[in-house]
Amino acid sequence: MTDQPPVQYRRDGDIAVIRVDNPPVNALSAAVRTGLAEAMAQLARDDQARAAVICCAGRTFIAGADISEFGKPPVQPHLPDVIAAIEDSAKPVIAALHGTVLGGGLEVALGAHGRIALSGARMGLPEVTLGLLPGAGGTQRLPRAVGVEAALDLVTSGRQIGADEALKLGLIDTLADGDDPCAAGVAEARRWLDEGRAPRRLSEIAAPEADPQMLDRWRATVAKSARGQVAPMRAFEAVVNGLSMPFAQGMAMERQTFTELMQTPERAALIHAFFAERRAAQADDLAGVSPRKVDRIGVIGGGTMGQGIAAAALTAGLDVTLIERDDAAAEKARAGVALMLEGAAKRGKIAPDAAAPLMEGSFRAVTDYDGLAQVDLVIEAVFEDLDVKRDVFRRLDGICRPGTVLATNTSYLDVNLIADATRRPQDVIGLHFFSPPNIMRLLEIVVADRTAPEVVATAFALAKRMGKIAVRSGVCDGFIGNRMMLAYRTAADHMVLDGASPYDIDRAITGFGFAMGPYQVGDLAGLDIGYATRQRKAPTRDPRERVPVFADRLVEAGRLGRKTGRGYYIYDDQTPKGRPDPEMAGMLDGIRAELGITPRDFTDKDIQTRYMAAMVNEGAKILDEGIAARASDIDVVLLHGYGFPRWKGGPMHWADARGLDRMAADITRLAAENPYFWQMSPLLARLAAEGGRLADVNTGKDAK
Ligand code: T1G
Repeated sequence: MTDQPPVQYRRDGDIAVIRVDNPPVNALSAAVRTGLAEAMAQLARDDQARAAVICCAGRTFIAGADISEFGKPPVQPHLPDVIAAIEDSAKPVIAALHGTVLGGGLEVALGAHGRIALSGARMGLPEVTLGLLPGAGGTQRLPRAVGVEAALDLVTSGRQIGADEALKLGLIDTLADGDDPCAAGVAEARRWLDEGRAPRRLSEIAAPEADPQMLDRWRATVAKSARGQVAPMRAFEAVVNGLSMPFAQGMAMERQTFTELMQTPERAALIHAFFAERRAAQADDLAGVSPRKVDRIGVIGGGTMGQGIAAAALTAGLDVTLIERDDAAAEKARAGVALMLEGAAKRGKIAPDAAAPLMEGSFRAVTDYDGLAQVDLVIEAVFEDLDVKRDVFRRLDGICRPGTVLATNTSYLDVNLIADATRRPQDVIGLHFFSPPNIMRLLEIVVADRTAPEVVATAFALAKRMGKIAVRSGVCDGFIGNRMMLAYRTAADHMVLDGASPYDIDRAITGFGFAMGPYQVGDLAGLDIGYATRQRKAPTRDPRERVPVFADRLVEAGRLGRKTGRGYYIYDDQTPKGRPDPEMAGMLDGIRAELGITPRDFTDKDIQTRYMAAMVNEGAKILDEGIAARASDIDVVLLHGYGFPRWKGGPMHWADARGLDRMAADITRLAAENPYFWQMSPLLARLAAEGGRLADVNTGKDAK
């Protein structure tokens, strides 16, 4: 930590430079707010200063309020007051923006009289993604800067925009080249003085008119996209209602709304998710361990996963050698990767003309393993069969230089058994990419018994470089995500066997907030995957397990889901997103009769209770076994890999918030029906009895 105050005041001729230096992102901590207030007072006293610039050190202008202060008693000076002091200045104040200017940072900039941005700057008001709304004037000043519709878009979506779009909207006045925001700000302030421009205060501009039809359209959009969240509609109302109020009244209304939202479980859950994602990458036992350099990687297998991994690696600037079994397969893989890179360019992930040079300069698809002799890391993505994978690793062990990391993309196989096929088990690790790897951010880093710490550190460094959200897992069937999915999917299957329709279950689960229900997910992924898992496990299946016969019947009838036009749902031109199959009820009644089951009804509440109880119970077992290092890691996996509603924080956070005593009571009641399936996690039982929380469990061991 520097001993410098976080806000420094100096003069550049007759222009005061107020520079914030509060690493890592210049968050508006109490010290920064105090420093800004003091700097504005100093500006007023400084007769030599005729204008001022607010700029920041480091990689970004202020990236928002200090989220780590949320939930604690608010500390003076409050940000709206600091911004009012900036806006009220008799001398022009210019905000010089760079990096990611977010939340309170953009609100500080809106309080300034002018705004200049370096060309690569991005900005936005992401508060609704934290369960809040802009609470320091954003909902009141932004419409006065960019108009109502653009303000509604930015405030209710939380999306970031680039400097070019900001300039077009009128959010900033000027774009600047170069990489010194303070210098750019001083030059802009100089221009203001030379042109004799007076301070322009957004609060003094009359609120713009809003077309009622446009408001109705936006209200409907917000209501639809909010999916049960409270903050987006409250933010919408703050903007709209503020248009018909004096500015001061609008500010008071915004502050009241902000204070109310600060108390919601939604805000607590979204902040939990924010920090959980960052905590997952902080592998406690890797302090001081340096990762190995990775610039060139090999990918074995050019199927969908291999192509996606290659595309994600190329997008991250890595050199990629992809191995396929023959020239035709290698060419097919190359074409697939090229298509994915073109998609990345369309999505703005890489420069519009970057795809071809990457394919020519950094990628090759070959059939000869010798091409991997000098790579830094290899990711195997061949057929999910242990013998096939062991053979690949045996070959890699003989070809790759010492120190090359050998990673498997397996989604459930035992990484220890794969490592045993080599003479370098310390260099073997699991990198379980989620499909499609060039889109999904989640990556499970599966640490085997003998994986060296620096190989784990290398995996995390590679994940960060690829923009992945990495979570560490120990070795077990399904690691964290798929193991939990099997548990809650089984609970759903039991309900279908006992009388529920798959459509009732999907509706109840999407009503809870999931993006899709389990049967919609199954149709999307392909019902043959679950079928293959059941066939694989059949020889060792416990006779007390209940088999979802209906799922097997669908697969055996060739109904594999979307890819065959029929699964649980029917997919055709009439309903490309699927519609219920009218024959499903009859098929299920027939199977229940075969099994001697008298069907019963399940309410949405029943469905949600069972689904969540199975998920939380399995999560507690995963935590207790040390497969996951912390409960919040499990939340990150379910949020980013399985569509768990982010505004509920993840299953473990949700269970803690609901109360583990209630979770334990649910499982105890359900165990009376099926003691084999509903075996309560001893950890969950203990915490429930002690009034403890899953969040406070520290397995104290690296996740193995
Ligand atoms: N407060 C506190 N810490 C923060 C922070 C913040 N706003 N933003 C980032 N950090 C920490 C983060 O935890 C990590 O810590 C380190 O900085 C690097 O972050 C009044 C109320 C800015 C785009 O929502 O989007 O203003 O793990 O790993 O990938 O109306 O951080 O190193 O210990 O994410 O380069 C609005 C949230 C707040 C911005 C940089 N602002 N941050 O991404 O680095 S609400 C936000 C981000 C508000 C006002 C309201 C990203 C980033 P550690 P990182 P990055």
